[in-house]
Amino acid sequence: MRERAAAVLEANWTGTSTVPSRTLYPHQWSWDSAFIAVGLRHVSPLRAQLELETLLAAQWGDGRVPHIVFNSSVPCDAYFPGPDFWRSTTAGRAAGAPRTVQTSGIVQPPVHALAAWLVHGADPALSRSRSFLSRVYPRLAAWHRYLLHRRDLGGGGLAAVVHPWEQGMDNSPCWDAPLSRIAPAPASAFRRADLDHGAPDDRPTHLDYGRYVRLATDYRDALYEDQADVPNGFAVEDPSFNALLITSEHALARIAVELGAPTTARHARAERLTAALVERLWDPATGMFFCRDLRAPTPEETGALIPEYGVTGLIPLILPTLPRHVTTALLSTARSPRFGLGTPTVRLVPSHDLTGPSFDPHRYWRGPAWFNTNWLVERGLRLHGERAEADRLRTAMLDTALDTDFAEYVDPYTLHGRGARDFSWSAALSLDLLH
Ligand code: 9YW
Repeated sequence: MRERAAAVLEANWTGTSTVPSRTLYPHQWSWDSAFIAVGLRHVSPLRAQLELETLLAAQWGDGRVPHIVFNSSVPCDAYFPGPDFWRSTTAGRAAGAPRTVQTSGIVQPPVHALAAWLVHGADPALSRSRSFLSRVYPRLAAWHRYLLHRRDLGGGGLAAVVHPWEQGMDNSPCWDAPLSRIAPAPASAFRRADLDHGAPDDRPTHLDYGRYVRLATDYRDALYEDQADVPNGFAVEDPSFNALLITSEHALARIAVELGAPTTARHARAERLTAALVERLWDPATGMFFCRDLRAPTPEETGALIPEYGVTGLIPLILPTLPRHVTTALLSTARSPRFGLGTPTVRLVPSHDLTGPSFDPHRYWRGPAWFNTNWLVERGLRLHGERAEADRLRTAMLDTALDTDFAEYVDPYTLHGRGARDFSWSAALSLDLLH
């Protein structure tokens, strides 16, 4: 298992970073790289450090870390939307996009400080000899500053995403309501390069793509400026995105200790963010974290919680200081028929409510189980002392990774692989579970 997983990461390594998949995603993706580094540290701590350094070298002047860093030796039409769509070196100039490398202009979940801390721990001597943490720390701090200031579009202290691609669970039913208000771009505005490699039934629909392209085009044409007062468009506070930010704040505090920098403000910020997450996204009546739609059209609906049970709402389990009553209620939601945690028929946590009308066991983030979200839930279970359940989930992940050749995602009932194979974060997180 270890050898096979390491071989996947070796085959997907470009010399400076790792592609998520040679076929479907031939560039560097932001949160993929963080998860990849977490696994890669067990095989090559040096490559794991380089992975994060390469990503952070493409950071914009305003602090954002782009969701894709393009590899200039890959043909432009291998992935859509490519560099000619995002035009970072021109449209991104005002926001400080780098001149020497092409990137997208949106972001992905901030798992990076957590990854940097774990990578450091794999070989502290190497890390110190390369000044790894002291070089990445200012960049990670600027990244969090961008999210906490420029992206606090709701004014409640949480970071908002302005595109479903930013949250990382592209076609989750959580986005159906906010996306329904977006006029899709015409089919002539895009070419589905993803369908050259993926089955149409396993991927987002054309209508989804039309809306993704419209949102990205409008953001680019506004020169990637973040505006709190735009009435239309898409702005959502998401539980998983913010929980990862909080976890990364805790990691930044640990990094600061290692570097001898002040830490009190960081711990206090992580606590404030945890309180804001509970205040703004926790629904005590249902025992679930929901997304908050900041651009709902009528005044009564403004700021409404979106009552869709996505796996995003379970990810706050990774937070160490979640109030006990919240953790208890969230664990019962995870064990309910909606997610089936701990039941023999559902060995991996699905990406969406098994009992909901939008559930689809094959279509991307509308039901299939993914390795990164299961790894996070496993970590959360362990953190809260649910050892037996964490062990069962770990075993199911490792069995499934091996059986499916590290599939991108799997049917949560049959555990048959869907999407790409030899998928980097599936291999990397399996390696991490083995240690
Ligand atoms: C796309 C690379 C990315 C992931 C996202 C996933 C998908 C890109 O692939 O988005 O073209 O749809 O949804 O989370 O980072 O693996």
